[in-house]
Amino acid sequence: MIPTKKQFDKRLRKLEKEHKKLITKKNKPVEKGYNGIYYRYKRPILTAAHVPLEWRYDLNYETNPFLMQRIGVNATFNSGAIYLDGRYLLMVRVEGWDRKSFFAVAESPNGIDNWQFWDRPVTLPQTENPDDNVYDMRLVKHQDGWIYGIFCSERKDPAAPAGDTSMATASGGIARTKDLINWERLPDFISHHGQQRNLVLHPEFVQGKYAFYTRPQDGFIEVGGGGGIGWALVNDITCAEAPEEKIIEEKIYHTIKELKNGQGPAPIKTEKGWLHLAHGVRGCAAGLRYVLYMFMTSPDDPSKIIARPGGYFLAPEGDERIGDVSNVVFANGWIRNENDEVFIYYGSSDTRMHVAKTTVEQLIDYCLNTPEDGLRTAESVKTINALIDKNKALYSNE
Ligand code: M1P
Repeated sequence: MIPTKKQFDKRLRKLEKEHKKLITKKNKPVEKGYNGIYYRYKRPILTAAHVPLEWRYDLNYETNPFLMQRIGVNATFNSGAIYLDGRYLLMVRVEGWDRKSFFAVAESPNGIDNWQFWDRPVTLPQTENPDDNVYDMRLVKHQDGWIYGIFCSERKDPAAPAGDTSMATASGGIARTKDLINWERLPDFISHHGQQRNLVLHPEFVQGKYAFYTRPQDGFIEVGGGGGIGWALVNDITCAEAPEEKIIEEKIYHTIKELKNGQGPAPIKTEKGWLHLAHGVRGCAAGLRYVLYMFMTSPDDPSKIIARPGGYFLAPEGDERIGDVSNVVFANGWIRNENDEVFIYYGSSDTRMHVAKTTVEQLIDYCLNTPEDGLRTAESVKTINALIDKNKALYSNE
């Protein structure tokens, strides 16, 4: 039986109430088990259910008496981030039931909760070779005055044999804006070292050029002979072409980045050097495991690594482990505010968004004082013993 208008209105009011309750819910830091490095927050900050009802439902009784969800959202994850005029903004990767990802801005007054999507998703201009899918935008306020959105543009591989409906190519898409609403699309990044699925723009000119963190890879998923975080200088961002890509941060056997790694958001500048957040991927019986790790580069040369804290910085925990692509944390956005607080935005298992909060001071301490990975069990044990000795000496002096 077709619902009456009264039943339709009642259900709509219920949906609106539930939605408002969800997006206005306060979030709290998890204090239990605090590691001294960052606070995780208890609840995810964005889920598919946060997406506005008007994007999903036809709200007209005449054309949708069952109040069916006409357009479905599957996930909200891997978001770029920017702090603009005191506003905390995320460029969210929203994925529909149709598997297509698109970008949409969500805003919070405090960087933690009350995230609300802007009126409409981003309308991204196309190049002459339209994208089949786009994702993982890094937002970068560049020294040249533009805000850049650097993202992965995925297309069906024209070289795919007949009948192969999964072979794809990945390129670094580039667009720029002043307001996150009106975008100018620039040609994709041209690499001579394979596909680019993880491209990040450095916020300052280096030697008078635009600088990119790259990840050359042989195929769409497998990095093959490529991989590692590369560094490329580009003369003109309106036709970005990298003659050379130097690997500055390699993938390494039997580490958290054994299979691949990639720069996360653009690095944060500090007096001691640039703070970098990255993801590392290893294989295991359960599939791929994605974790976040950090490193630091020289204040004068962002391609020169000066600190490599060993192991992971943040790994999937509890409910974060489960989702469309389980055992994944991925970060392409963080914000440093005027108080030097740092908000780390990360997606879990390609499904939802979270925040962890820390400070610039803590991240510098973490990078400079966490022991490096010795790459062998015996070295790990030596490092632990050195710490035990240090602590024993402390107690015996008391
Ligand atoms: O599914 C896990 C991740 O896979 C890709 O990351 P990478 O290119 O490093 O393997 C991306 O699609 C990323 O969005 C996703 O979270």
